[in-house]
Amino acid sequence: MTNIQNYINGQYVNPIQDNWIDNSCPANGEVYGQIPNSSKEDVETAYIAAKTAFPSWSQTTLDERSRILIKISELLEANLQRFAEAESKDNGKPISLAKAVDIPRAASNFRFFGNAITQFASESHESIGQNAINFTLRQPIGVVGCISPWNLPLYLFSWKIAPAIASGNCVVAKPSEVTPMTAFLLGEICNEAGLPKGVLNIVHGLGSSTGQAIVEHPDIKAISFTGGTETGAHIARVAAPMFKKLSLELGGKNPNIIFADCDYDDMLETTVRSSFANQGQICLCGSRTFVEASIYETFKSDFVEKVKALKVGHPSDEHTNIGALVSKPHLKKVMQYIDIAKEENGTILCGGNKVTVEGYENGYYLEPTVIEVPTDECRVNQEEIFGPIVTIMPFNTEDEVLEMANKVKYGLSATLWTNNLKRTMRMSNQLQAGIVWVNTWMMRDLRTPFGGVKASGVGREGGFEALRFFTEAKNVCIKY
Ligand code: TXE
Repeated sequence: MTNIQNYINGQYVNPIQDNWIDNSCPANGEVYGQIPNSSKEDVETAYIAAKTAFPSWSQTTLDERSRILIKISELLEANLQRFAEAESKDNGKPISLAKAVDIPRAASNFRFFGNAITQFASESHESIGQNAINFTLRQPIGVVGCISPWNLPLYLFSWKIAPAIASGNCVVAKPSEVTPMTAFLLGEICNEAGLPKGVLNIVHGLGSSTGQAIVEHPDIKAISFTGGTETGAHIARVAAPMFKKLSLELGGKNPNIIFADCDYDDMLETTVRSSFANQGQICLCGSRTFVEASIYETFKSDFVEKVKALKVGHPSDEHTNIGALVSKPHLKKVMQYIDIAKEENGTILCGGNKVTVEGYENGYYLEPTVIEVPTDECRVNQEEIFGPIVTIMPFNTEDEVLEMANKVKYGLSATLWTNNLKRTMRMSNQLQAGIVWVNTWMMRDLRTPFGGVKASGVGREGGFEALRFFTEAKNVCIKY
């Protein structure tokens, strides 16, 4: 059993009420540890630690903050194998993915914001003819809350924490109760890197109790949240009367739009990856595939052939392409959409069944599934499934596909495959999304703004946008 504790004021501690929840392993369905189900009192203790640390941390030089963040990054890199194994076991993702993407990216987040804070400038404006100058102070907010989901556990946790502490805030953070392990291990690394106690506090527990207590806390002035759209709406309702600053990164139902003039082989390979990476449990995964009619039949057979070749297996096997889904309830939710697709006259081109992996019969495995849909308006094409299921359908014109691409409540990302420059610009301008990839997918430059429109969220993370979110702008006007 691997039991974990909260990390408060630089120390590992048990929850005050001695209340615990089970943590299970998606690869075999077994409970392998317990995690604190933290109460309001635990959140309050974390808040006090953060509040106490704030005056000193907010006055710590940028050089020193930068040095500590970069040290955290280096220690994560040095512990890559250990963190990757913990992430894979906790989440069900293939170890190869945790090693190549999740943990390196978490390390990059700390390094990036460690450097970015030394380059973060504010504006000044001279009021010509009025003998006055304005300049903007960028002041840390104080104690901020960071709440993250289970799909990319350390990757998204660090994506919030790194800019929050780089800009001088102190943090009360809650990782998902479904995948708490790497956040737990992070505490050790922070101590070793010399992060002063209280700057980062990590409380574990359920969203409805621990998460809710963070959002309800009147003196936690900003909340950065990534998770489901319904949870995001709930958090916005709770936070609104307290006028909290909010950054909400929510769900997606991202279109993959494939024109006949694209580089076919590159498109095909990338579309398999963008559909099924991390078992389709990435908010950026393409889940609706629109293919120009002239290449539709060719694409359909090539795509299905490649998807059938993906290896579903135990996450610790280096050859596994598709690991386990994160939890039993999530597997159930995802599988319901296969029945819904059938009811809506969708055709299952491949997949659709639970997979039994020998020796791990109780794991949450599902075949990668491709569904040909008769209309873009069916539920499988409109609702976020967040699993290894994609739809495909043909289109005839640019206007038609643009209308279908935009006809969902979400607007996170869109991927476009074409070599036509004018079309690229027309479509990029009109797609309702926070991120448009052209002839690539999930190529991330950490300086770029990241976030969605419509039900995919409010606000932007990434680069200086994140540092702006975690600071208050104060204009000072001096008459001389
Ligand atoms: O996420 P939740 P769930 C989507 C995906 C998935 C659905 C639900 O479609 O099927 O959301 O997933 C915390 N106050 N995404 O239910 O509940 C919770 O403890 C404060 C998309 O697992 O939104 C966890 O730490 N916090 C997404 C975090 O919120 C609360 C990634 C996210 O959990 C809370 C994950 C509350 N009242 C799921 N309730 C993405 N955008 O990448 C829950 N939490």
